[in-house]
Amino acid sequence: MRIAILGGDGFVGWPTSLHLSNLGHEVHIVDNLSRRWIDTELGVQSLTPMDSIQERCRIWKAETGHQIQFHLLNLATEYERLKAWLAEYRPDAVIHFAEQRAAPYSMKTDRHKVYTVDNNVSATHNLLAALVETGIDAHLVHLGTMGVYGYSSVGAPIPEGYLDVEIDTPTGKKGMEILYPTRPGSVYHMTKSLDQILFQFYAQNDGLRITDLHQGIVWGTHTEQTRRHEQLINRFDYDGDYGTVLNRFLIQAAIGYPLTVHGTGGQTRAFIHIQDSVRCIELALSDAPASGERVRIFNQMTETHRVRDLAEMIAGMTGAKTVYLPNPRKEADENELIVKNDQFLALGLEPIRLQQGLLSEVVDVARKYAHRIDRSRVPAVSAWTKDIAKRVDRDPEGKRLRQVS
Ligand code: USQ
Repeated sequence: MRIAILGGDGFVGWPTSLHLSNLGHEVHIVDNLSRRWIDTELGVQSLTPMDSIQERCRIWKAETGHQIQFHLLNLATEYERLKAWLAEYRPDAVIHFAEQRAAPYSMKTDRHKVYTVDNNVSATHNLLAALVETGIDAHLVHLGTMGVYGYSSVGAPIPEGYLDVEIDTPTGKKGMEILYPTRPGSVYHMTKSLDQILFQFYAQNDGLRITDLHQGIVWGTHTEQTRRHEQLINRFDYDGDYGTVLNRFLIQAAIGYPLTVHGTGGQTRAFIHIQDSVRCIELALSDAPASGERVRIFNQMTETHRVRDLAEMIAGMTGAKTVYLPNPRKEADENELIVKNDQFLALGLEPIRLQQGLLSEVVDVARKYAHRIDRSRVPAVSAWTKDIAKRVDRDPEGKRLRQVS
């Protein structure tokens, strides 16, 4: 297949590009390199040293003989160029990762809120409109988030995207299937909730073939393909904005920094290893919906864990200390989470579970590159409201936190 990977330079996009190229697909990365610009804005860098995207593609070709082409394009602001690109390359499938993906970044200031909404919603809508206009019948696979469901305990398993409900009508009860009600916990998660409505409309109105993957928190850094050469290494975020909880705990353990549990640590979240994440994209591609079908939604996660249990496990494994910090986010202190993921299991996913070997691998990567870590960028300083900001002004080592605006 000819596959366009929008956002192919990012944390999930890059290993997906390698995985699909390795399977023999013709891969085109389309990216505006915004994630690299955000590193510059925030004054942080990936724990792992990353080469330019062009250099990464050159090494991949030298290593495997497979070519990945890179195209510099901003989906959200260059609509006419996007249309021309699609008309020229006519992909069989489009994988859409090209969105600002950090909740804390999206909540930093009003400017970051506006950027996240403008970028994410325009990127998605431009893509949908351009597919219709060019008449390209590509399967669109979008990386969404488990966070669209929200994290209040409902006491029942979260289904894969849709909910069967019964409504009262003058002639009696009527059954209906609706999109599971969204309850986003950040501006970032809100943009992925808006994406769902855009997909629903374009599938119904124009017959676009769309799969939306509701992914949990990704952990780990290497995949089979990124391990092949030092310069194919994946990015690894550890800072308070882009670092995600399990990877953060692992690097904190590696550098002797206390594990930063927000609030009581009673938050339960869904997780998936990066290797499974790329495998799920492959599986989703193999099972495209037909035109006229409703949007296909998969829950892309393999297990759930409570934040404080993860901290306890990593402390037990490494001897790290744990600190319970005032929570910078507005979220439930404690929640239960049961999630259905039957569709990927039926397609053949064999989940990689949290296991000592893979956890230790991340700690080893962090130790290897520990000299690249700026400890002052570890605390999460982005507060969800101005009131919360007043309560979270110290880091675990007692220093006053600096807000970046
Ligand atoms: N947390 C801590 N300590 C930390 C960092 C986070 O206790 O040092 C807590 C947070 O308060 C939150 C939970 O861990 O309760 C998860 O936070 P996170 O930063 O790991 O994940 P999140 O902000 O939800 O976002 C990440 C990705 C996002 C993806 C989402 C999947 O950045 O792109 O969509 O995970 S999900 O969480 O299932 O919505």
